[in-house]
Order: sequence, then C-alpha cells, then structure tokens
Amino acid sequence: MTFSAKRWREDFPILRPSAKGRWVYLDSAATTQKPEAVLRAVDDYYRRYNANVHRGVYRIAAEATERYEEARQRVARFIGGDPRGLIFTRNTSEAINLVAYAWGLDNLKEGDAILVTAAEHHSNLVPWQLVAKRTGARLRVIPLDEEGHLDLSQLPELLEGVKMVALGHASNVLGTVNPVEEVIRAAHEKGALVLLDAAQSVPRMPVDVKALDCDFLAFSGHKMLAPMGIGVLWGKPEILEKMAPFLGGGEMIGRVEWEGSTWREIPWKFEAGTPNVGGAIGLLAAVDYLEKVGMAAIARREEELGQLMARRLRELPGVVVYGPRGQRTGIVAFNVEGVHPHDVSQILDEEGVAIRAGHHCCQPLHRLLQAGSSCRASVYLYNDEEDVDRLVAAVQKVREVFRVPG
Ligand code: 7TS
Repeated sequence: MTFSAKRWREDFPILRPSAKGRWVYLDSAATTQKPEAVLRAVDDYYRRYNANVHRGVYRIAAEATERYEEARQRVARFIGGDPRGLIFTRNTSEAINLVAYAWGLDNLKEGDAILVTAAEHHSNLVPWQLVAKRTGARLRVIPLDEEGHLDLSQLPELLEGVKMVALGHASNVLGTVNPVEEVIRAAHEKGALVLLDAAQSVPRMPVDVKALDCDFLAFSGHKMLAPMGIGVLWGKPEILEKMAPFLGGGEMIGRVEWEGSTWREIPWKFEAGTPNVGGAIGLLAAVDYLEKVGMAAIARREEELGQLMARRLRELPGVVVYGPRGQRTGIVAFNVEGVHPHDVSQILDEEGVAIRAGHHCCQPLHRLLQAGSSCRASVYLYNDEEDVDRLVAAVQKVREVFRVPG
C-alpha cells in the first residue's frame, strides 16, 4: 500500500496551498505542524472544560483531570511503558534535566563517569556537564565513524566506571539511528543505567521501552504533532520511586510541615505546580493520530524520503551531505560549498521551501564534521517526492546565484 502524504497533508491547515502555490515545510525535526484533530482537542479543552486538575470537585475540573490522566495512560501505551513511570514535562530538555539533577546529584560522585556520544544534542550534554561539575563525575564520549555511526569497538573499556549512559536514539543532524539495544545491554551488564534521548525517534519510528529495556526515555510533544510546552520523561517505576523530587511545589506533596514534607507517589511526585493540561490533551490527540497513520508506515516513509533527499542532494556538484549512505531517517544535513547556510536557507525561503540553518544545538558534532554550521531538511508524514523536487530545485538555484563550480 502506498503512503498518501497528500491525504494526511489535508489535515494540516498551515500546509494548505495559498494563492502563491504550495509551501514546502522541511523543518519537522525542529517542530512539526499540527493537524486539525490536535487543534480541535486543545480548543475543546479551553472552550468547554478548562479547569485546574487534581483539585476542584466540580464537574469540569473532574473532566479535565480525567482527560489529563487518560493522556498519561494513552501516551504510556504508545511507548509500551507502565503509566506510573510517565511524567509530563515541558519538553525533552526538562525531562533530561530532571534525571540529571534528581538522579545524578544523589547517585554520582568523584570518579564516576557519564557516557554520552559525539552526536549529542546540547540538551543531552549540558545537563550532564552541570551535574558532573557538582558531583565530581566525568563525561566520556563514544566516538563516531566516518559516516556518523557510533564506533562501539571500545565500548567495554568506555563503560568502565560508568553510572549513566545518556544516549541519543536518532540524531537530529546525521539521520542515523543508533543501535541502542546493544548499548543498553552492555551498559546493564556493567551496572550502568541508560537514558535515551528519544526526541527524534519517538516521532518517527515505533519505540517500545519494554523491548528496549531503557531506564529512562525523554521526548517532546511538539516534534510529534502536539503543541509546544508538553514533553515526557518515562522512567522505570522502581528507579523513579527511589529518586528525590526534582522541583518542589504544589501537587507533588503528601503532607507539608514547617520542618519538612512528604511526597506523593510517582508519577505525581515529579509534577510540581499546575501542569500543561491542554498540552497533554493535545499530545493524546497527536498519539491517536500517529497510530491511525501507523508508526511502522511513518518509519518506512521517512527512510524512503530521507534516502531520496540524500541521494539527490549528493548528485549536485559542490553539495556535501553528512551522515550515512545506507539506512537513515528523513533528517538530512548538508552544505553548499562556499555558501553560508543562512544564505542557502534564505534563498530556499524565497523559493517557498523552509529548512533549518545553524548548528542545530550540536556544536561539538559540527566541529567533528569540520563545519561551523549546516543546512538541514527534515520530512514528516505530510511530505512527499514533490517536496524533495522543490528542495533540490531550490538548492540548484543557490548554486546558480553563488556560481558554485561543477
Ligand atoms: N534532543 C534531540 C535529539 C533534539 O533533536 C532536540 C531538539 C532536543 C533534544 C531538545 O528538544 P526540546 O523540545 O527540549 O527543545 N532539536 C531541535 C532541532 O534539531 N531543531 O530545533 C530543535
């Protein structure tokens, strides 16, 4: 059965063609557009049953609480996890900070190591640096091979003394999917925990925390059709239960005395203050939508379009494409020789093609690639071959404007 991006695209008001024609959105790795179903679910909450959760005993407060907790159950099912381990956060960054602080400050000490990869997003690097500084732990880095795959040849040595492996599942620059099962198995054999930064995997492939056996998983709603400001940390309940809270405040307490307080059970222990109820309801609608499309179908489609984009861009003289030649996701970073990515992106914008330019929050990786920054095109379920044609034609235009040799 062929994948009908056109069919899905119709659900996204922002993507409807204007008088100027079709606008091509290729920046879904930064944030995805939102379908009617999500917009309607959020709108319905604010119009019809907006109320704070877990507090009021009146009718709409009960409805808001019910929907919020239903979102927790539904999103947990989407990733194959126990809902008691599902904590709503603002985004992936906050989810990772939660673990770095609430787990790291109590479990890391001088001489311990935290293992990351050379392709980490700053969100899965800087929190660990901050906590390493406070605890005396050290960061260690899994290197990459020429194509951007993890070089796991030294993994047993790299794991010596490691307490936490904080690992990106799918790269937001290279388009690689890391062999996380292998790393998780090896880490567990050495007694280390594993946090997966799944910001780019949960939106574009089936992810099952039980099958993976990861200890923590972090992702953002806004990269998977949901509104901004809602994210998820999933953790194994038995680990979360032993952790101290991250933030203190209302909602997360059991009993409060002047001298100290007790905490609610998980997951509420980690949700201080009024949560983003509308966001969670939007994420529930997003997950329903994604399952209707089918995560396996989305993954296949991503791979097809990613391969096509990488191949077509590589055919253009003076264009360098980063990442693997083989299997990849629909995230493709590239550079046009001698042209700054901001100039590329500006010309593309004039051609009605939106891509991202910059270091994509991966400065150490860009230094490895020997590029200060790059252009990045990323697809989602609403993109198709015509969008790839438009991208390639617009990059051709850049080559002409800047007289790129070839
Ligand atoms: N980890 C990865 C792999 C990411 O791609 C991102 C966001 C994050 C963590 C942080 O997510 P946030 O929702 O907390 O911001 N990446 C990007 C990007 O590539 N362009 O814009 C945001």
